[in-house]
Amino acid sequence: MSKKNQNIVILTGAGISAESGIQTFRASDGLWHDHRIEDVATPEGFAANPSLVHNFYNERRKQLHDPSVQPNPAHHALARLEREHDGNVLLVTQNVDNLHERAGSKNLIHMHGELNKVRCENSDNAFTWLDNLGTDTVCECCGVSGNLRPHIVWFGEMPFAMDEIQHTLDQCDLFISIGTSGQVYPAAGFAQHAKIQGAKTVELNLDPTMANDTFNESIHGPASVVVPEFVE
Ligand code: BV8
Repeated sequence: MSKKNQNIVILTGAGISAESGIQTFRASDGLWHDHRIEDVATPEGFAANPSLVHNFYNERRKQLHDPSVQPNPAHHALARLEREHDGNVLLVTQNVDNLHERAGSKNLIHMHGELNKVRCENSDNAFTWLDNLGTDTVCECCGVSGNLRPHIVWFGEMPFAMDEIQHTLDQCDLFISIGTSGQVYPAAGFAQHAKIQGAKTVELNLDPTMANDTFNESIHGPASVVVPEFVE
C-alpha cells in the first residue's frame, strides 16, 4: 500500500468504530436520530439545556466503557502501520472514542475532542473524566460546581490542532479517509487540500460518499475488512 518514506495522513470518522458497537451519526439508527444536532452539539444547545447535553454525552461515555466495546481489526491495522511504516504517519480522528489509542496508535489528534475528558470553563483546563457529568459536578481545579463541559468540539467551535493538521497535509504524499461521510467541515476539506498539493487520496468506506469523486481511489466495504487489507 505505502511506498518507502511516504508521509501519510489518515482521517477517520464514526464508520471505523461502527463494528466495535459504537453508533455512527447519520445512519438511520445513528446518534443524531434521537436528537436534533442543534440541541446537543452546539454551545447554544448546551447553554439552553445543559442537563440534556450532559445526558447525551454521559450515555455515550457509558457505552464506550462497556466491556463489549473494543478496538476492531481496522484500529489495530492503523496502529501497526504507524509502527512499521518508515515515513511519518499522522492519524487525525473526528471520533471522540478512545479506540485508536487502545489499539496502540500514538501519533493521534482528536480534532473534535474526547469523550473521556471534561473542560473547566473558568480555567480552560481539560482533564480525564470517566463518570457521569452533571450541572452539580464540582470542578477539581477550582472547586466550583456547574462550570464543567464535555471536552468536545461543537458546531461553530474551532476544531483542535488545525495548524498542525494543515501543515502535515501540506507535506503528505498519501491521504487516506476512513469511515466518514465527509459532511462536516473543516475535516471534509482535507482530501481536496491534500490532492491540490500533490498527494494521492484514497477513500475507504462502507459505501460511496458525496465526496467520492475527490479521491483518486475508493474502496468500499466494512472497515474491519478493507482497512487491514489496504494496510498490508
Ligand atoms: C468550524 C461533536 C469554524 C462531537 C461534531 C463550510 C465550511 C466550514 C464550516 C462549515 C461550512 N458549513 C457549515 C460549517 C460549520 C460546521 C459544518 O461543517 N456543518 C456541516 C453539518 C455542514 N462545522 C463546524 O461547525 C466545525 N467548526 O467550522 O469552526 C470556526 C472558525 C473560527 C472560529 C471558530 C469556529 C466543527 C465541526 C465539529 C462538530 N462536532 N460532533 C461529538 O458529539 O461526537 S461533528 C460530528 O460529525 C462528529 O464529530 C463526527 O465525527 C462528525 C463527522 O461524522 P462522521 O464521522 O462522518 O459520521 P457519519 O455518521 O456522518 O458517517 C459515518 C460514515 O461511516 C458513513 O459514510 C458510513 O457509510 C460509514 N460507515 C458506517 N459503517 C461502516 C462505515 N464505513 C466502514 N465500515 C463500517 N462498518
